[in-house]
Amino acid sequence: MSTHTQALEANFDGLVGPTHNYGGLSYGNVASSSNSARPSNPKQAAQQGLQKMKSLHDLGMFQGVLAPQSRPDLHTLRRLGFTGNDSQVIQRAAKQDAALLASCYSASSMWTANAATVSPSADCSDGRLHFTPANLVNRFHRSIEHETTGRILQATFANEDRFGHHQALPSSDHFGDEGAANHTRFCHDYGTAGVEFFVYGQHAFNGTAPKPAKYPARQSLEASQAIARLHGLKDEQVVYAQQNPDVIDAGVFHNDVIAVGNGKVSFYHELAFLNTSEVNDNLQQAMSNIGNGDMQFIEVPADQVSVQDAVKSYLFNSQLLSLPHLSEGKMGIVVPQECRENANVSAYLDQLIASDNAIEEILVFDLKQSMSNGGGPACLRLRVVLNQAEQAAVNPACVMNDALFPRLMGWTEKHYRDTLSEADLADPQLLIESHSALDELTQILCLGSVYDFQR
Ligand code: SUG
Repeated sequence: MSTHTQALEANFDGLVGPTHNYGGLSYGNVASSSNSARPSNPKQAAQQGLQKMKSLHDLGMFQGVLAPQSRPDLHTLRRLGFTGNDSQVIQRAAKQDAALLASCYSASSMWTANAATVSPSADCSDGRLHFTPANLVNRFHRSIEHETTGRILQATFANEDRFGHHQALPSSDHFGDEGAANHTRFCHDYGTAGVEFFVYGQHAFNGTAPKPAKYPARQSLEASQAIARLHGLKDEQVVYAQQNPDVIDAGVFHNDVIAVGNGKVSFYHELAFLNTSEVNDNLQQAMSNIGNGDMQFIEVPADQVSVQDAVKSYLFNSQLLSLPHLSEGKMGIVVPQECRENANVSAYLDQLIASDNAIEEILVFDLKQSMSNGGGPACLRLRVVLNQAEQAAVNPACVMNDALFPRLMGWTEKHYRDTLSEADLADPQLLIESHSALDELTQILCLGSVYDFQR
């Protein structure tokens, strides 16, 4: 399957589901609110995502695929009192509460950075790799993902000796958890213990601590602490930091919209955190504690790239990748095309590459369909550090390769629509199409019956 000999960081991207649409469902996420009710193109969305996966595979990266969820979520609609057969449930919901139906139709599981928090086995006390699905409790349309997410993760990483799968945290704002979007791991090399960096938006139990005034803080400190406990992380390997509440109010709904890290590199905006110098001291201290040497901080100044430019371009929702063709410690940065369309950000990127730091190469992708809902390259991927034995234990049908790519492209051609508007959601035919697409997908990816409609 893979030719990699050491521990590596794999990316598992979410395959965009057949009901991708612009529901305007995420208050505080500027793109979601501003593209509300525009028609979408699910086929193009899925294919843009697949192109990114294939390109990274071609560059020698270990690239996985995570299946989408089945939508509309009929189980939830029935729980909320809509009765009858499947078509009647959809038609009744469309008539009584179109916004609720749109929520149950969202393809938001594509943003797998929010699927779970993942801790590599080298960091965990029981020597297994740990997954905790995110409860995503802050947004209703996302709060209905975690159960199926857990099943998909268990079918993709199906080996109890190697992989530990937890339940999502309790579904309460106190434990609001958005997964890996607010979590980064710094390390000297992937296979040895690293520093896990948890970024939160608010304290749940301390009413006097700072918090945003306008938009929701989706991650609590207490949620991050619970995950560190569940995964068996050592205190000296964990750093917590609070997001600057002002940037949340400017549209930075997850930390991965304003900061990203890989290896020893922390690439972040000047205004990303509260008490930045303390945060950086803590990271450096933790890296030193476990013998990992010096962090490399790349701080982007606000006078070169404003928070607004960062939110519009998604400069920080990039992937920093240790590409196999680069020398040790060097990396490429995967950015969305919007970064080249923003003059300040584009100039900054050119300067970044020309100056002396770890980032050497820029890779630009067209992800417009996902970007229009606030999902950039980093939102679309869940990072999973895998040692050799773990690589071998991954479900091989979920690993991108030269055969899987054309097969999935052909599958989207066969099953996906190229336009979808709000009115289409009332059409029960869309459910039939989605079910037949996903039924075939579970065979392609050898997942077994992960969807309710298959059980
Ligand atoms: O949760 N958008 C997603 C975008 C998630 C981006 N993920 C990361 N930053 N890691 C969200 O806000 C919009 C769906 C809609 O409006 O139709 C949405 O769910």
